[in-house]
Amino acid sequence: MQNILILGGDGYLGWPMAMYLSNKKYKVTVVDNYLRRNLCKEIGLNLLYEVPNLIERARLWYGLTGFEIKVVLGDIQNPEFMRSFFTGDIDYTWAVSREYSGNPEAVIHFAEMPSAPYSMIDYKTSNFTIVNNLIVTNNLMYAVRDLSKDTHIIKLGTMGEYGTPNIDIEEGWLEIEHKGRKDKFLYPRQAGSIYHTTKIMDTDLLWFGVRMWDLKVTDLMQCPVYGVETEESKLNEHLNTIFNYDEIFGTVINRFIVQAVSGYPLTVYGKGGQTRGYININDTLESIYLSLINAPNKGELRIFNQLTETLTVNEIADRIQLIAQKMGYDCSIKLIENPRKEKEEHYYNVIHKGLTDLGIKPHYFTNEIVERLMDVVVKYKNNIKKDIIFKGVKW
Ligand code: USQ
Repeated sequence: MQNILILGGDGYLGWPMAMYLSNKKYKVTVVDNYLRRNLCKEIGLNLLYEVPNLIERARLWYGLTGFEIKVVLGDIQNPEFMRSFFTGDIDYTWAVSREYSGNPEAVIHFAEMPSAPYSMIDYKTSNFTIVNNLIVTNNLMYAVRDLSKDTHIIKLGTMGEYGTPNIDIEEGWLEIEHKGRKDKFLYPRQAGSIYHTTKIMDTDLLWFGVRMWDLKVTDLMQCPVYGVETEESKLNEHLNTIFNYDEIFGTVINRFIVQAVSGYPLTVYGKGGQTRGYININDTLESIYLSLINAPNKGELRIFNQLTETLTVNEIADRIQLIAQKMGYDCSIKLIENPRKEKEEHYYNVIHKGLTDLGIKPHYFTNEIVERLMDVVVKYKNNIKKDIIFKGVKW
C-alpha cells in the first residue's frame, strides 16, 4: 500500500484523483485550503450544484467504501505546514486513524490558482497567482529535498506553457543544433496569461531541483479537461467533483454544455480557430496513475504532453450544437469579440507519445460523450445562473 499525498485535494481534479487512488487501495492524504471555493464566493460564482466540504466527502467515501482518505485543511504557502507532511507532525482535520502513514512515495501537486482569466483581472489577482503558485511549488521542492528525496513529485503543468508556435510541439524537450554543436533544452515556452506564465516558472523551479539535487519529477502538460462522472463518483452524486461553468473557472467544453442546456448561445471567442488539446477527466486520472506507477529515475525531469486529441473552438461548438439540437435544446452559436489575446488561426501539431506508450486508453470527444455530459448537467438546470457565464475579463 503506497502512501500518496495530494495537494489541492478539494479541486476539480484533486478530489476525483483522491477517490481513484483510494479505490486502488493507496493510502491517500489530501490537503487543501478551499482556495477555489473561497474565490468563487468572493467573486459571486455559483457552482452547478452544491458540493459537500472535504470532510463531508471523505466521510461519505469512507461510509460507502470503507476506504479512508485523510484530510488536512490549511495553506501550504506556509513552509512549516508543507514540511509537516514529511515529518509526520500533522494535525489531521479528519481521519479514521490519526497515525502518520510515513513519507509519501509520491506527491501529486494540483494546489495552484488554475484560472487564466482570474490571473488577468488586475494586478492584485496577478500578484496573488504568482505568489501562490510559485511559493507552493518552491515549498514542496524544498520539503522533498530536505526530508524525503525519494518522493516522486507529479506536477500538473499545462499545454499553455508552449503557446501556439508555428512548429511542432515536442514532448517537453527540443534538440537544438547551433553552429555545429548540439544540445537538448526545455522546449521554448511562451504563455498567453499570467497564470500560464506561473506554470512555466514552476517547471523552471523543478528543473532546477532536478539538476541540483537529483529530484524525481514528472511534469504533466495538461490541456483543458472536461467531464464530471468518474467510476468512483457514480457511487453517489455528492461525490461529484466541483463543476464551474463561469468564465473564470469553467473550461470551454464544460461551459458550452451548460450554455447549450440553458439556452445561452455558445460563446465562441473571435474566429474560433483556436486549437487546443482536450482530455476527458477519466483520462486525466488514468494518465496521472500511469505516471505514478512508472516513476522516472532520480535526477530526471520527465515531461508528458497530456492530451488525447486536438480540436478548434468551432469544432467543439458545432458538435455540442448538433447534439443539443438533436436532444431538443434551442442551441445557437455566437461569435463574440475575443476578450483574450491569442491567435485565432494557427498551426498546432503536438507530439504526445509518452502516455500512449504507457498504455492510456482514451475516451474521445464523441457524440455519446457529449450526450452523457448533457444528461448529467440537465439534472441541475434549475441551478444555472446565466449572469455568471460571461463576464468579459479582458487581457
Ligand atoms: N474559449 C472560447 N469561449 C469560451 C471559453 C473559452 O472560445 O466561452 C476559448 C479560449 O479563448 C481558448 C480555449 O477556448 O482559446 C480554451 O479555453 P479554456 O478556458 O477552456 O482553457 P484555458 O483558459 O486555456 O485554461 C484551462 C484551465 C487551466 C489549464 C488549461 C490547459 O483552466 O487550468 O491549465 O486549460 S491549456 O489551455 O492547455 O493551457
